[in-house]
Amino acid sequence: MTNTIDLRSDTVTLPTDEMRVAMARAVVGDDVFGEDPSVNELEALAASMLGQEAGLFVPTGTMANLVAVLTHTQKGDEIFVEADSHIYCNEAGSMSAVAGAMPHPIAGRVGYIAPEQLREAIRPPNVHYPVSRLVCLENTHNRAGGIPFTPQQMDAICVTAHELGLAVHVDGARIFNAAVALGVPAPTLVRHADSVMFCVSKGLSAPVGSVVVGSRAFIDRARRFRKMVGGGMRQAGVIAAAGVVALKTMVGRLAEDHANARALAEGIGDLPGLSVDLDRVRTNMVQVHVTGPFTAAEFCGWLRETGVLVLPSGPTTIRMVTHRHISASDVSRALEAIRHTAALPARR
Ligand code: TLP
Repeated sequence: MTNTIDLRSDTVTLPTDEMRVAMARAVVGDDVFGEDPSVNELEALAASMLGQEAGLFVPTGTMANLVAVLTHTQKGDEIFVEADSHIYCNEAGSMSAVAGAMPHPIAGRVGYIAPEQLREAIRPPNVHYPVSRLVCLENTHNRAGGIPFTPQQMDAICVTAHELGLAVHVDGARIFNAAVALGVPAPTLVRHADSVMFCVSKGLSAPVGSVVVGSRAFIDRARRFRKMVGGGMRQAGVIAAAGVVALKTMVGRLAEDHANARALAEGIGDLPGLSVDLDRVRTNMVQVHVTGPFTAAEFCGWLRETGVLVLPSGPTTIRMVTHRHISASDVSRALEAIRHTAALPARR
């Protein structure tokens, strides 16, 4: 389907020509020996773009989060997670199944765990209790609709976590979307975090990869856990080279995706059976609430027939994600199809 408008995720983005050239020409070596110059370049660039000391290239965001959890915790430790976070909901239970850690979900306020919620949730040291070790934050917050959390919000929860003796890991799969949307440097968002991961494979358009960043000592230890979970790749520079291009060329253009998401959200407004909270459309995601006489899955199915792909994110919510392959005119075409589809139930 050449005319398909794919709003399912920014993970569908394809590498740019510049990335393909960089991949073909990448100077590579055995990265398990630390000898792949392209991987080393990506790790150093990623660390510097987030104001951290060192980086570790991994194949996926899921592995990045798992490696960070393994590095921060020991079996039986308690990890505070936001109840709707990706690490808790969408990573196949890896923090329990693989790391042996115990998640303690906290229902945040639009995805944000407020410092007082953390204070209430933490338990005093007691032989009966798990050892509370880590809090995981997500910025932007996917299931909350791509909400970016500000430096003030991030600082507040990090400072409180540290006061309580907890380390902080940030799932920053889309941290550059947050930085661009808020108009702040990315390092400011994570200045008090102990580790951060982000993906080059989402809105930044690289085909594969995520990077964990943190202190040199943290990353040195994380490297062993990457090996343990089978993520020690060899001539990985072939894919890291695309990541370097992604970081150098793709961050600034994220603002276009945000503008397109806003246009999409405004166009959907209050179509019959659908509603969007415009205040929550801050980055490249639109969370559409289904109020009408159909389910989110039904609506997605009908819309698919028009060539517009979107995914249900719950029984009554639909997620639409803009990215490099969605232009302003695609947004207009998608809106036409959405309008038409929303009118269908009334006609039946
Ligand atoms: N998110 C994907 C799906 O898994 C839902 C998407 O389409 O949004 N953290 C966050 C916040 C994510 O959104 C994702 C992927 C990950 C981690 C995992 O990254 P990958 O897919 O590389 O393992």
